[in-house]
Amino acid sequence: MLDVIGAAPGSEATGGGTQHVDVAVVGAGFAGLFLLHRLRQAGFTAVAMDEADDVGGTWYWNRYPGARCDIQTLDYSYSFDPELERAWTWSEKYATQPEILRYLGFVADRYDLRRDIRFGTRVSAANWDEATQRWLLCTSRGAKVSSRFYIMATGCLSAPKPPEIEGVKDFKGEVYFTSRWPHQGVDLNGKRVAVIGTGSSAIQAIPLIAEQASHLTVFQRTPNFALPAHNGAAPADRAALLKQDPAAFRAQARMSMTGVPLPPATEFSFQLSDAERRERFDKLWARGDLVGMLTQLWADQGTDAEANALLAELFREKIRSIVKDPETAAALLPNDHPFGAKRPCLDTNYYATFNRPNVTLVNLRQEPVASITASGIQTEKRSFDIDVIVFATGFDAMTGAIKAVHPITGRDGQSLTDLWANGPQSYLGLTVAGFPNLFLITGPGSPSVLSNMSVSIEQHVDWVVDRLIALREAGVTTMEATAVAQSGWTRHLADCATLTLHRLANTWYTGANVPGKPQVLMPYTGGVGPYRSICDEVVSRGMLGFRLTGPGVAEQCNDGEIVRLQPDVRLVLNMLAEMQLPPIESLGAQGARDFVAEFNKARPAGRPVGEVIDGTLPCPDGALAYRLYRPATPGPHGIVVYFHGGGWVLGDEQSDDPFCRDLCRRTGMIFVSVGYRHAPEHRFPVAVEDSYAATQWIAAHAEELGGRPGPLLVAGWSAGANIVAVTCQLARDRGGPEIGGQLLLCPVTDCRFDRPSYTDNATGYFLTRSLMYWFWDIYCSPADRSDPRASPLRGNLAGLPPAYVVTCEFDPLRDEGVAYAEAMQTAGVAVEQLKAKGHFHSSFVMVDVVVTGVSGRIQMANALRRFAGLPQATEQQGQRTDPSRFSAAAG
Ligand code: N01
Repeated sequence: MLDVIGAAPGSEATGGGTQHVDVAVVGAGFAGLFLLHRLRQAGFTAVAMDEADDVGGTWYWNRYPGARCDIQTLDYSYSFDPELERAWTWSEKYATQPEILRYLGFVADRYDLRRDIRFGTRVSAANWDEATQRWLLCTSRGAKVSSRFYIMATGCLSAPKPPEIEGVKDFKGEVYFTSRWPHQGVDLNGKRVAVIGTGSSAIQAIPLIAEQASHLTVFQRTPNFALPAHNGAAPADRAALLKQDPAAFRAQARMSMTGVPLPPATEFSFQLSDAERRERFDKLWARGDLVGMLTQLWADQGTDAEANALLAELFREKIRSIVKDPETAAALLPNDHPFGAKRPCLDTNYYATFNRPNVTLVNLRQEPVASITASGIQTEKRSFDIDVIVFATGFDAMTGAIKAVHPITGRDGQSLTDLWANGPQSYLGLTVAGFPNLFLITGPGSPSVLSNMSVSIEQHVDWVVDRLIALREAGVTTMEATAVAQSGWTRHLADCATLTLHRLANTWYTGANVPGKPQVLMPYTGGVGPYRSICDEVVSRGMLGFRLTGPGVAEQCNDGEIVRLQPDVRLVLNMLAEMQLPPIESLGAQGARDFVAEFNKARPAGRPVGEVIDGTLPCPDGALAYRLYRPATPGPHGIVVYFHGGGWVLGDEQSDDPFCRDLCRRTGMIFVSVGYRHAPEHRFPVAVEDSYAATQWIAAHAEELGGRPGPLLVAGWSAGANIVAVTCQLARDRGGPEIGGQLLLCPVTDCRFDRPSYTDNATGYFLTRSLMYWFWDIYCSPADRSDPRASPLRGNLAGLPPAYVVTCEFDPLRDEGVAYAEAMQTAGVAVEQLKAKGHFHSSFVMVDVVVTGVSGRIQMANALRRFAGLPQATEQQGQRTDPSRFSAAAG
């Protein structure tokens, strides 16, 4: 029989009986404790189970020497209760494991949580019972738990990875795992110790083990980036900020990208000199702050491999300056992944430890471990006599602890392990389609390990408990993600992942550390604040993507995908919406031009090219300004004549500067951006006639401009792409110049406003339908609009140069761009199309803002190179990331 949540008090299980509660929780760490507290406060009956004998989760198990947090402790704390914040003072900037464990014990006592926790209890299976609409959990102690909701607060790094090295069982000495360190401690004095692994755990433990051991041998497979912690008192400035206004401090953390309220860098690497970059690096090195080092150097450090390489080299310099033996130093230099793509570490004396006479580094890249023997470790070159082996080899991260409860069976007997055979799937990293009333706290698909865990845990717990309260109020008893929502989330995760460099590293973030584990980037890379706003939006849009049912209530299913935009496009559009800008068309032509000029001042400066020259060229009515971008490579170069966007009203030869620079770099060609005249001063057909005349002049003066003789290429965006299309038609009809190819980015091709994209995207995506009406009205009288020089779609399309047409999903102009591409194709023109999903009209020209636009610009550059008969762009020319730079990704 179905019951309503919270209607009946929870029942205690006795012996092998079944305890009935509203909510069963697995885990009594940071997440489980807060869950219990909130559930209780909300009037739900709940029980938590944990294999450990006390609270603490990961901090219960990871007791190895040197274990500490590596996010500043004042950030790594609960924030849900101001009284709790006042009642506890951390003693250090980075608290030790015993202190963090004491804190969690203090929290458990303060809220009397232990009475609802079953310690020493492993949940061995969980099955959804369709008849009762409840979960039934089996435990290692026999007693079962029946619950309406099942919440896994199992942590992301709780399932240790077994050593995959032959012969461990033969070893006669002592064996320890950092992740399961004995509670009574281990006496390593005078012993020959081996540490296998150089991740965060090892890097914290190695300096302390070296102080005790007679000899320490470190077996390193992958050198990691480590930054000195400079531990001590909490930094006075940050502690003061927190004390002054804790609510504001915590609110900032919640809306930040990482869960730590530190302002990210805004300048790009190429805007800073070598000396400025070094100064920033040295400051952060001296500050000892991992989140700072990950976010505050330069804005493109986490998205651009070249920018990242600059900081990786500064790291390597530091390591070389600390480690005295050049061979050991060389082996410690991280060189197979970008900084931050694999989890970097915080250390105390790590590199200096290798200067000690009793420490040896073994580079497993040069001499892999052959086997572990009775007396020690045998590599392919040497054998080492060892008394104690410490495995610091990490975890089956993110999914290991969830799948350790096996089976978890959802609807129709489907097992979660089977569903996740090719990698985890979830909606929001919180729920799984086919598994009603199952919630994952900081599950795969949520920011989790790429964030300050305490902030992410609180956000998840609050979201889940708030939903349970709302369900109870509505008489709803089941909540389940839909397949549509889940696959949309999977796509969004993949979109976010393209923004980062994580794909260039073999790491536990992707499952690459566990042999046979499917490799997929598991955490959400879109940031803590954006993620929170998405979760909130799911609720404000009527529980989008969830099916809700209950006895006596009508089923509700508001199906759909929560994010259809590219992640950075979403951020840009949200930011623009928050600015509450007046409609551009309300400003008048001059007002709109001033607005665009101001707006452009705030954008990132374009990247350097070989040379930029401003000049003028003659046209029948006078002179037109142009700006020429020359590549840094030796000439002569092919020439692309470029026409800027702006609805024939706004912009000039400099207004698409970052885009021209970017394509100049990627194509290795000269870009000449033409300052054609605008309406309303110069209405149709001045813009197109100017542009045609400019193209003729540039063709005639190609060699003077440093260009290669031969056909020109033409490219343009928006109204500029309209001009490109018209120029190609005029060049064909008026006897030249010869055009070798046309790039049309979001072109205006027709004066009709009834295509679906005009309705679908009428507002909300910056270029609005009303703005397009305004542009047309200013530019061209209705009587002239069907002239092919205004609406090239209405012209003769045969015999045009090959075209590359780019359209964006959320653009009013989308359908007329597609129509033009298709019509040219029908007329026999060679056409390629890029239909950019999740992008808006300005995506590709917002260089270094809409980073997901990079791959589109690579494709545009390659199209231009094909038109020019050049080989496809090399990695350096064409991509922001050069995977061949990193052996991890290449191998
Ligand atoms: O584990 P890891 P960890 N043969 O996976 C090596 C968090 N944490 O326990 O890189 C030889 O990072 C492996 O080599 P490779 C933090 O998020 C936080 O250190 O795979 N070597 C690597 O060097 C961290 O990232 C704190 O080539 C083998 C090491 O073992 C996460 O926990 C402290 C091997 C494993 O490193 C995990 O850290 C500690 C093999 N067969 C941890 N298998 C704080 O400060 C693996 N390795 C909060």
